[in-house]
Amino acid sequence: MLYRVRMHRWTQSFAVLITCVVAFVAMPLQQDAFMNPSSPTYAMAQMTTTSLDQLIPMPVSIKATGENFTLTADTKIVVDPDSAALTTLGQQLAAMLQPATGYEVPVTDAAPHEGNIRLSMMDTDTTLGDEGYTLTIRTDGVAISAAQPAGIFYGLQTLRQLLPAAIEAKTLQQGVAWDVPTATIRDYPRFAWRGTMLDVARHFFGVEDVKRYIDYLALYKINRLHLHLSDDQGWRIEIKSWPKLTEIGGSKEVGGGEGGYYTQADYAEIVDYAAQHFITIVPEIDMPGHTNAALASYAELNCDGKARELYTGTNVGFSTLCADKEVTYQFMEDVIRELAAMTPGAYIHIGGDESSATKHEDYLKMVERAQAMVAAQGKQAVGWEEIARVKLLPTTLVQNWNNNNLTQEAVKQGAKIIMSPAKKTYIDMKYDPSTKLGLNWAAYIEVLDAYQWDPAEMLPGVNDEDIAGVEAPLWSETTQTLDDIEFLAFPRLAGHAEIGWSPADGRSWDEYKVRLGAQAARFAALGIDFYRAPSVPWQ
Ligand code: IFG
Repeated sequence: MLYRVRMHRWTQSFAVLITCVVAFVAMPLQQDAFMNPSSPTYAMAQMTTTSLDQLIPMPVSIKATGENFTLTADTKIVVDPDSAALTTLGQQLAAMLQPATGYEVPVTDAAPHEGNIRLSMMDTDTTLGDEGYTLTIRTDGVAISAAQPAGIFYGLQTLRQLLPAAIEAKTLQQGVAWDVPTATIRDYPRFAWRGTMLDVARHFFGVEDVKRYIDYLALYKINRLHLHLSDDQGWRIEIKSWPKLTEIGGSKEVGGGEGGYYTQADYAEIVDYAAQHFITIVPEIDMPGHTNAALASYAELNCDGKARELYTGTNVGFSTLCADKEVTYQFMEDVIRELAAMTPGAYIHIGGDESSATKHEDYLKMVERAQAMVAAQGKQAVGWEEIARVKLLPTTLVQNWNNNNLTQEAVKQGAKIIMSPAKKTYIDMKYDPSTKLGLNWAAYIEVLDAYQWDPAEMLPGVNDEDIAGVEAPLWSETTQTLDDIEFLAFPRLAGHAEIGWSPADGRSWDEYKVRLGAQAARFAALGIDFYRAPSVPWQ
């Protein structure tokens, strides 16, 4: 039995003192909880002693045994016989290991456990759920066991973080001991929805940038990538029945640049790459507001029948679809149908935010019909909190961002909430006034601020059981390159990933910042252009 106590910073040292005294006295009784200093009672550390003290997200349970497994040129990856999923995961692991070690690690179903890495979906612990896993590291071999492939994938991300950071290098690393500390780890996520949103409408980001970003997200067990595909400044997804949406609507971006868009083949490539990393793509077509790109592409979509000019500024709240015209609903129907056909994930995001130019009854009419169209395609609708004004379907998810009353209204209707409070999770906010990139309308969000919150403690009446999970939106009014994304997203996104995955009890900035500081070498090896926040003891 592992005890977790909620500690406030100022009681931390006193509690640690008491814990040590109790530990000494209680030793014979509670061997597990106290004998293993890296058990995840978020034990305080000043420096990380092994990579077991560097893991983000923090696993549910770690029992360290103080020795090492060493990966060598003789190591094999052993999978259950006749398992295509495990063979694929084994090949992914081999591909991840090869560049830095130079080892061509074979994947086989016929080799002993000794000296090897075993991936198995048998005799599992059903309390682990669909994404949980056990990772057992002994001097003579490593074993990952799970009920589902996703659990094996997340066990592999933990194993990856236990290897020296040099494993992330794309070139041969000489003289590195590929040691992994021995331990038994049992782990599973707190929330099912652990996401981030990338706004590809204000500034467009191509397929290769999105795939690279997905590589980073997977390392921290993020499993949802919400793509904001349309807005006033750009329409970014090819809709074959409405070709001018991309021909015209996709031709510009904030600042007047040439914009761009995903063909349906591009989108399929992103969806497939995300699926290989156990990430579900959540496409958003924002409506009825934030629609100037569509209104500039098709005159008939405007109530006055006049096409709007393309817009390359950063104002919001000035555009709306026309509730009184049947063509509006044909447009919505065609877009949602084509989007659902190319989206294997269960969710279609219909936006609904900042519709200041839409009359209230028109908003209700258009959003209710959009929600029904999504359901007709067999998908779950997602919307920003403003959609709580309409009668929600029981399957609809509501995304909290800036209005707590609407979020509480959504919970009263029985909706599950994706928590994205702007003051905590908007990673397009500046770190502090000196940050060149980003905005500051919600807050300046230092790394410490982005970590010190809990989704179940933000709003009265919005508790653990009402929450689908967390998501950190990155709006791209001020970001133009992947480097810009990396600088705003890291290190804050690693903290949001932990808040979505790890146990709440005992979580504290003072403990987390040491683990985060140890990630610097990994960020660097991955080529992530992260912000070296002064509040973090970077190692
Ligand atoms: N709010 C707008 C976004 C974006 C954002 C920038 C939402 C739901 C401010 N809507 O956040 O379009 O402009 O921080």
